[in-house]
Amino acid sequence: MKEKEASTREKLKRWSHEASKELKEAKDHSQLDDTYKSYLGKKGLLSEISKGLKNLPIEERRDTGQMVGEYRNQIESLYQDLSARLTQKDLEKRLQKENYDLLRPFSLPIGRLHPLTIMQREVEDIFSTMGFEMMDGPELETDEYNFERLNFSKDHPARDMQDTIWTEDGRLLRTHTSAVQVRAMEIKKPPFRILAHGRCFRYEETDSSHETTFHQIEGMMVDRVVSVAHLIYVMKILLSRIFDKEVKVRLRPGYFPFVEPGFELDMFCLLCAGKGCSTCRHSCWIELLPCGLVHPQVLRLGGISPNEWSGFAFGLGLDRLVMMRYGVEDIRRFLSGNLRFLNQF
Ligand code: FA5
Repeated sequence: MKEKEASTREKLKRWSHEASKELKEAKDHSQLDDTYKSYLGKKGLLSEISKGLKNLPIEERRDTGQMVGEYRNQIESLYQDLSARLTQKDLEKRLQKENYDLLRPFSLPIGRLHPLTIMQREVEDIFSTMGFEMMDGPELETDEYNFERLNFSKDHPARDMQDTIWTEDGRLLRTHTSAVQVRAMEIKKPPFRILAHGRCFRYEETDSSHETTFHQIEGMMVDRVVSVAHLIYVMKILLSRIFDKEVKVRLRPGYFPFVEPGFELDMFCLLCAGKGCSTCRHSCWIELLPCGLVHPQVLRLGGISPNEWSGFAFGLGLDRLVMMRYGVEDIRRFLSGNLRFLNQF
């Protein structure tokens, strides 16, 4: 047995010597890996030696086993070392061949924000200084959130005001961000102020001020005594900050089942300044911002007592606001993907 043990140890020493030598002689990764496998792989020489350990007497098995482990670690770390060196050499060779100058200055075209995003963030900043909290809602909505709980019963004629795109499972692409009002009432206790922005979708014929996909910013404030005066004040702050000057606005009565009273806030068209253009449909006013006081029934459906609480809400057409600010004459440019247009902002 002693002889057998001695010959196993001899074998191990020889093995380790040969393995180191061959690994060091490897010229590339493939030679290195092949050598590694032939010694340390599953069917390699070391595995064979390890299998033979069980034939040694128990008291010698431990020492020889330990020796196997040590050699394995030595060869393993030599392999890792050589492999890293080869990688470095390969890289140096490639860099020489490709003539890389890592210090050569280069310029990448700088990306920029979409004008809608610029405006959205600006509006959000203005409202957050007035204590409004940002909220989000899904673009694929249910009839309940988009219509029913906003006081549009199933056969309400006002549903026809918004040409809806339905999905086969009975849901819809939200026609307005007002659906987020319902979600806000569901999760917030009054008093609260929220702002939500996002895409809306309508099955509409497009023209210079109408798109099938457009953007709205919804605002809602619920507190003890909220009046039209609060609403007008907030709207004026918004427009004067956005346009940095006094902007002419007018309020017309407007009908939406979820506000009472409801208004249309129009803005004097800055594109034609009173001359008449296709964007304002030659009326010199741009319909920008419908708003009103939250209908008591909507509060009730949202679990809020209208005897205790009141509120205002508005739905700002973001695309049209951007058109007025930058003098964009056609809303369809925003989603056109035309870089010459987008690079101007
Ligand atoms: C609404 O969508 C209501 N949810 C707004 C509201 C909110 C009223 C809260 C009261 C209280 P309206 O359908 O008018 O209302 O759309 C609101 C704004 O979205 C419009 O003034 C307009 O600026 C913009 N808008 C509507 N349809 C389009 C369209 N097809 N393309 C571009 N902008 C549009």
